Amino acid sequence: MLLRRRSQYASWSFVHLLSLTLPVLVSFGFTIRSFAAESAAGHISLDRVTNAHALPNGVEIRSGSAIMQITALRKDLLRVRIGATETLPEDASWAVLAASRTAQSPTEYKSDEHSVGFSTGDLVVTIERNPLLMTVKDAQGNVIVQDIADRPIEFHGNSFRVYKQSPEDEHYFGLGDKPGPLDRRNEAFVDWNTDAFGWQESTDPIYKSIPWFMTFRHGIAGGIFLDNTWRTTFDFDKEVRDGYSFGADNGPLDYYIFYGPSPKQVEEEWAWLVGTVPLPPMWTLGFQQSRYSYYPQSEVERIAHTLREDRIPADAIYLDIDYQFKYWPFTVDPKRFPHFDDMIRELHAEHIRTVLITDLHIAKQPNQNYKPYDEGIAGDHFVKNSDGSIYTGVVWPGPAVFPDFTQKSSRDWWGTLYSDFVQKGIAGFWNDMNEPAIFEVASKTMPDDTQHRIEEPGFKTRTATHLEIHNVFGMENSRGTYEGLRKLDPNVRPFVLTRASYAGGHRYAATWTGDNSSTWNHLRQTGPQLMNLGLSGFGLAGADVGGFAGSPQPDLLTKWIEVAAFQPIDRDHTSMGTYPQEPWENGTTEDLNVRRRFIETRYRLMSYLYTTAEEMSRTGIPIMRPLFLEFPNASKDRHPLDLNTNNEFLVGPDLLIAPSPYPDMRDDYQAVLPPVGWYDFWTGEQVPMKGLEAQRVGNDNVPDNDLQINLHPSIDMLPVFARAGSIIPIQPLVESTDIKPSGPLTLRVYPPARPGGECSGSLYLDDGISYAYQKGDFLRLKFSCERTATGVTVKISPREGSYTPWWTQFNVEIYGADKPAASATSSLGAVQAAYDSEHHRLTVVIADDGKAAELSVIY
Ligand code: NBV
Repeated sequence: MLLRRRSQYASWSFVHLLSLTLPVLVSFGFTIRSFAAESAAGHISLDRVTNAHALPNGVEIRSGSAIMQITALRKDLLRVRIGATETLPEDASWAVLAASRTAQSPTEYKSDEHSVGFSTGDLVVTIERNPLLMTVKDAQGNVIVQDIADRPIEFHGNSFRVYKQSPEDEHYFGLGDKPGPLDRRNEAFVDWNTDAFGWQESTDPIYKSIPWFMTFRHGIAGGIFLDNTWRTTFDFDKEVRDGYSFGADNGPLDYYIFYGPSPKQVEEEWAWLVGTVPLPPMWTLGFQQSRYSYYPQSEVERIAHTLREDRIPADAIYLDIDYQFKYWPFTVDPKRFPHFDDMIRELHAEHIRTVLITDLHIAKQPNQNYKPYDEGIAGDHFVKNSDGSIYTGVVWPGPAVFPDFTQKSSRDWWGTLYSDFVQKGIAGFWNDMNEPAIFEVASKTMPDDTQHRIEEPGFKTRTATHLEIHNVFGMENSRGTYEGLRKLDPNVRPFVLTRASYAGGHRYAATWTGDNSSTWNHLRQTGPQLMNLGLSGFGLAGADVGGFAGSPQPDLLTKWIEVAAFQPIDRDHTSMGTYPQEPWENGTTEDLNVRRRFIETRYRLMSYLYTTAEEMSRTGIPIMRPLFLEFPNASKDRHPLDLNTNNEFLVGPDLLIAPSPYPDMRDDYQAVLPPVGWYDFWTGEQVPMKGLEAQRVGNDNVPDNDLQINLHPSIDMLPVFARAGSIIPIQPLVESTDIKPSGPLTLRVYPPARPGGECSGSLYLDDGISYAYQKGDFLRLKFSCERTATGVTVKISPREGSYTPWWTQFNVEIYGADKPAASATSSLGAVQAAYDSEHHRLTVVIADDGKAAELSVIY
């Protein structure tokens, strides 16, 4: 793979060298036709401004035949569109929401003999006229994005490449599911959706194409999105020292520039541009059990019963391709599943939902009463060859045909295929193989010249080759599924899991990291991969727990279940022919107990997880977060703290998970804790930290290692820390999110590290399944606390929304108390505070009558 990456860039460099020499040759004795150097071979270089004029929201520039528009969509978000020859590219997008794409923010135009540009209020855009060089700075003069002087934007025929400066302390995040370190610096990547069975750390490309990345330098975040569905490439400081670049084989040069300054603001802008993950049904945050494949029916029932007998909380079982009749999508094998409908009902009675795989390849089975094929042919819904015949590729069912998902009418038809399954009570659907994966061909996908029809607002109604559609095919497949399910059961939130996608695909489906392996290194990979997916919009994502290819050793499965309990999607899944991988398999009773304890912890944290998911659906801030997202200024020189941490992550704003950087090694390791104070989540102990004493937020004088703590790894323990100044809801254990917990809601109050520090938390709840929340049937609570000289005061806001919770009491636990309470008073009068000296915890039970409540504990 590395070789492939290198050779690609080598060939570009050769072309690039030519392009650099051409203008020089031209100036010796030839007439320059236009300032945009243009060769017979279609090489166009935007090297000087030949004309410029103001737009109400930006500037339009000419460089010879080339035309470039830079416009402000918002004060902090710019769009750059460039056409090589007189016209701008088609103003359309599969990713960007139409309202955002057409938004305009007024700008103030500036022009003199040397430069032209504008300011948005937040950003100053300057384009030097000769050579043409664009710089974007913030109002404080920080450079956010800057062209490289000797690397003008260039087109070679249909391909193009854009270079930007990359100061050595700038770091890059995002680009979807690509494996490797969290920081993309010093790497080069290709976007071309690929079925990458058994991918490894250096494999590229894999399943998804999300041509978006965040830049982060000295505490200031920006970002770039190249909205181009063709094969695109990205290089961060590899080809050019101190430069990054992006380009495509073909298609529009249409990119966006983001400015924070905080990384959370950039995430919110990304969400504004391409939308957010819709609020997921709560059951999708529960533990999910899968394998390729559970059959016959009795085996599925055995798995469900064992989950319940072994008291493993669980919400879903997946049926992989073997439930189908001869692998024909949308069928059920009546021999393997003689009482399919009864089985679905029985699972439901055990509070377990069923998720079915429904691959996009329709079996080519004429005259077999196979509705998906017959209807698809009648409606002319399948992708065609260049000669107009229907394209056939071999996949699981043998010869298969493929719906033309870029055509709305075909997507709508695809959506109707789910009607029987929805009626049977199937809760979720899994769109696999949608890169699309094709067997028996070297390219592993459709031929480049297959014909797709585009029928989509913004786009001209036209045909397009597979080269243009390939990277967006999987996303439009999952979109067809999602939109179909929305219509079939309008008051139930759909759950779709997709393997391939493009930028913005998170609006339709959750995702997973495909066919990983049962190795320690793959467990390690889950952190950076899921965080980069989250930063790219796919905040609802998971990796196959235990690994897909191969069989994990018992310790590896245990550790994987521990770490995954804190990741957004928690699905145990493995391949055909591997050793059983359910939590009770592959280990001792002690292993099972540890695995159960972690899954139980996930369920106890469900209110917190769901609150975080709701925040994600509103703001775009992912559930699983790198440290720099919450603490952009916490390290020396304000570099991303994650570069010192090796695989730590945050769940929501307040829980920090610190797995060993090399989880198979038993040596002590150091975790980095941002300098705000932390409590051990398991024991309630406050963590002593030198860096905290120095109040080191953005204080460059304190070394980073003052933020380190020493940890001793053990197989039954995963270090988890709660942020000082947080209030975390914990609920009684249930075996499925389908069941209402009984008892009080616990509020774990972790007072700020020093008096006067901030302290807050929140809770969001609704019925977890329907859209009633959109009509006000939800519950939102805000919590705050204050550490005074003598104790702690906790405040709970009155209920917002009409949803009635399952609890009637709060169990308020205050941590960090070194002695029993002298007194405790709630808004309803004096209350008792129990003291637990082992956990330094004071506990007070107060009634929740839905009104504002206040509690003061003196100790
Ligand atoms: O449908 C079978 C598998 C599935 O279990 C896996 O999760 C997908 O990533 N699928 C790939 C097809 C073939 C795998 C070898």
